[in-house]
Amino acid sequence: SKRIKGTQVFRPFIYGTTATPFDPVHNPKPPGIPDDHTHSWTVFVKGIDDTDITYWLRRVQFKLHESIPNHVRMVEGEKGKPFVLHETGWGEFEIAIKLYYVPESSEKPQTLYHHLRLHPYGRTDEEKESMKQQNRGEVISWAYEEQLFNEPYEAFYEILTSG
Ligand code: SLL
Repeated sequence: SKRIKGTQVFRPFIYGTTATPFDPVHNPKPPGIPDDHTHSWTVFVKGIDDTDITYWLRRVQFKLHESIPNHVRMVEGEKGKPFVLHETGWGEFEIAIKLYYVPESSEKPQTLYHHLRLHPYGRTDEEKESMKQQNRGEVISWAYEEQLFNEPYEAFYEILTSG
């Protein structure tokens, strides 16, 4: 199979974390969660408006902090669903997000780094309190990214553009 010279294909996606403090009313702590855990949180990679991205992204490895049991997690793509992990904990850290592309792409895996945010920064106590009222104290840290496929192979170009 040949590469298509001079051609670049971009595919947008979103990745990041959403964290919510445990709270008896809005986010009760499930049984069995350790006492020192203060938040539930998720880390994800997904399409814009949840559009499918599994035609180019096959699996995602999330490398969490070593204090977390089984801290290296592989998530296989399911058509139309985000690549997502749900966790609980007490501290912030850097997450390594390794993207594995579909085999037709012949692309090597690539790693993104994302800081898990549990706490809102740079806000007054009043601002924090009003955020809590508005959205249960959710702290959203998302990034928009465009995946570049440079001079894709013909067969992969077909897959990328037939969606
Ligand atoms: C800190 N450098 O000290 C960071 C490390 C680690 C967070 C944060 C454990 C969760 C679990 C957890 O939240 N670790 O035991 O499942 O703030």
